[in-house]
Order: sequence, then C-alpha cells, then structure tokens
Amino acid sequence: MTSALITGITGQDGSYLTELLLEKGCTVHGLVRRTSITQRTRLDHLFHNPAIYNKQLFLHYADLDDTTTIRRVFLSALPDEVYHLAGQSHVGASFEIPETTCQFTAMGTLKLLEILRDLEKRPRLLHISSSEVFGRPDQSPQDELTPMRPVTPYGIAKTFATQMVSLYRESFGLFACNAICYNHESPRRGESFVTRKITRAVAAISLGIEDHLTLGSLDAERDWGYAPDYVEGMWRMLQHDTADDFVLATGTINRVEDFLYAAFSSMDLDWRDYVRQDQAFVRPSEVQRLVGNPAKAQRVLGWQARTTLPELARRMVDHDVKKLKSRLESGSLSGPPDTKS
Ligand code: GDR
Repeated sequence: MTSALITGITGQDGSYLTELLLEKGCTVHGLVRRTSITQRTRLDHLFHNPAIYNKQLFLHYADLDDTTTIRRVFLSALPDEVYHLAGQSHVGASFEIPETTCQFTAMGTLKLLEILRDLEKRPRLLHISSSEVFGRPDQSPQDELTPMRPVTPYGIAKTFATQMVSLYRESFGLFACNAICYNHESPRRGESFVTRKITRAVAAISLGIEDHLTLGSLDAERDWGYAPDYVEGMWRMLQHDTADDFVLATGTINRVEDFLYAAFSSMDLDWRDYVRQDQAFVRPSEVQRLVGNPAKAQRVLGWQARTTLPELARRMVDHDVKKLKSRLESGSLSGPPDTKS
C-alpha cells in the first residue's frame, strides 16, 4: 500500500488531495502546524470517520522549520510520496509579512529537500509551485520554459523553492517535481482570496445580510481553474516514470470582472450595483496578466482542466448560499468574515 505524506493537509488542496489518495487506497499522513486553534474544518468529515482516522489517515504536528520533528515523522511514516503544499499562500499578505513568507515558503522547502536528501529510501516529492514565479513575463501563455521574473515577495519565495527543487533533482538525483499551478479555486477556498471573497459576498447580498463588496484591482487577468482537477494533476506527476516540472492551468484567461459577472449573474444580480473599490486592497506591485499553457501536462500526463469559469463560480456561489442559509437557520451567524487582504 502506498504511503503518502502531505504538508499543508488542512488547506484547500490538501483536503482534496487527501480524499483522492484515500480513494486510491493510499495511507495518508498529514503534517499540521501546531497552533492554539487547529483549523481543520475542511477535513472534519474524515476525522470523524472512525474507519479512516488513525487507520488510513494520520496527523503529525510540526512547523515547516522544525526539521528535527519533521525528520522523525519521515522515519515513522516512511512515505513513498510527499506532496509539499504548505506555505504562506496569500500573495497580498506577502507584502505585509515577507519574512514569514520566505521562512516557510522558501526556506521551508529547502529544509524539506535536505531531509529527503539524507534519507536512505527517498520518497518522490511534489512541490506546489505557482504562476507567480513568472511575474511579468514576455511570453503569453507561459510554459515550463518561460523565464521566472517574480514581482512579489510570495513570487520570489516560490521561485527560490521551485529552482531548489529542480536543482536537487538534477544534482542529487531526487525524484522531485514542480507543479506550476495557476489559480485554482473551490468552495473550500480561503475567504480572503478574490473568488471566494466574491462568492461569499454574493451569497450574503442575495440573502439580504450585506449590501456591498469592496475589492482592489478589477483589471487583473488570471487563469482560474477548479482545485480538484489540479490535485489530480499533482498525483499524476508522481505516478509518471520520470520526474519533471509541469504547468497546470486551463489555458483560458479571464478578468476579475468576468468572475464578478459569472458569480453575481448566477443569482440574477448585476455586480455593478454592489461592488466598490478601495486602494487598501490594491497591492504595491501586481502581476497583471497570467495565463498558462498546459500542453505538456496534457501530452505527457493525459491531464486536462475540465471545469469552466461560469461552472466554477456557480458551484462556489451555490455552496456559499447553502452554508449561509444553514447558519442563519441555526442562529450561528456571528463575526465578520476574514477578508482583510
Ligand atoms: P493570486 O490570487 O494573488 O493570483 O494568488 P488572489 O485571489 O488573492 O488574487 C487574484 C487577483 O484578484 C485581485 N483582487 C483581489 N485579491 C484579493 N485577494 N482580495 C481583493 O479584495 C482583491 N481585489 C482584487 C488581486 O489583486 C489579484 O490580481 C493565488 C494564490 O492561491 C497563490 O497562492 C497561488 O500561487 C496563485 O494564485 C497562483
């Protein structure tokens, strides 16, 4: 039975990947940050399943800079596959906390690579890289050969991590792959990312709880896909016979305005009546236009993003409307959402 270890298991991608790996019959070990409040609602359905928790799914507590503990986890879990998804993932927040971003996203990855390098039986490694590494590229769409020119602390940290992963593959023979992922969303997306911030607001506005939504730049153009499609791409990368880097993207570009249109119109609302703009949400330096070329993933791995933007927006809005309605009915609606960034 394959044993897999996931860093960042409680995040959006970690939770979908856990479900996928369990379905495939793998044993899953998750690395979780030790904090006073353990945020693991995305995996609650699995933790409360006695047939799975502590039988096929195990949690281990360690921060990404705690190499001694992580090494100990590796020696007890003996994973065949490692999916490294953890890190500070908010691009806007990386301007506020650049040191933390580099400590976890850049150095955390290097520390993990160093642990793998020393292991007698080295597992295969998947590192989640990002389209942010391309920054303001000369080439559109971007592919695996596009030069990296990051323009945000997050993008710079991811570039360091991505290049280290390639270097350890080439220099030390590690089976290590970069999944260069473009934006991928879902009902499990954190509420401070633009898509979920929008769909949560559409739900609140349609139920009469809120009357507007405040955003930053509406001009930015992104390649938005559906997260479960992307974790399948990551899994395929580790099943392939050679380690390599792959762009995971839809190949379709949309503006923030297009997502607004799709989300609001799914509830028969006109976004122009509700959206305000505030400089506080505009980043000091911004990637304006990113779209990926997924041809290599399609050709080599047979992978393709299957979900369109209107479908994605509708799925997220439906989820948020249902969730908000049930909170209203149970009287548990309290406190503002986490949409500061
Ligand atoms: P991004 O995603 O920075 O592309 O990184 P995000 O959803 O944060 O922003 C997308 C675009 O929307 C604009 N925007 C706003 N963004 C946020 N968060 N909040 C706002 O109010 C707002 N208004 C406008 C942004 O300026 C940006 O142009 C995501 C993350 O998941 C990364 O971890 C990942 O690596 C990349 O996608 C690929």
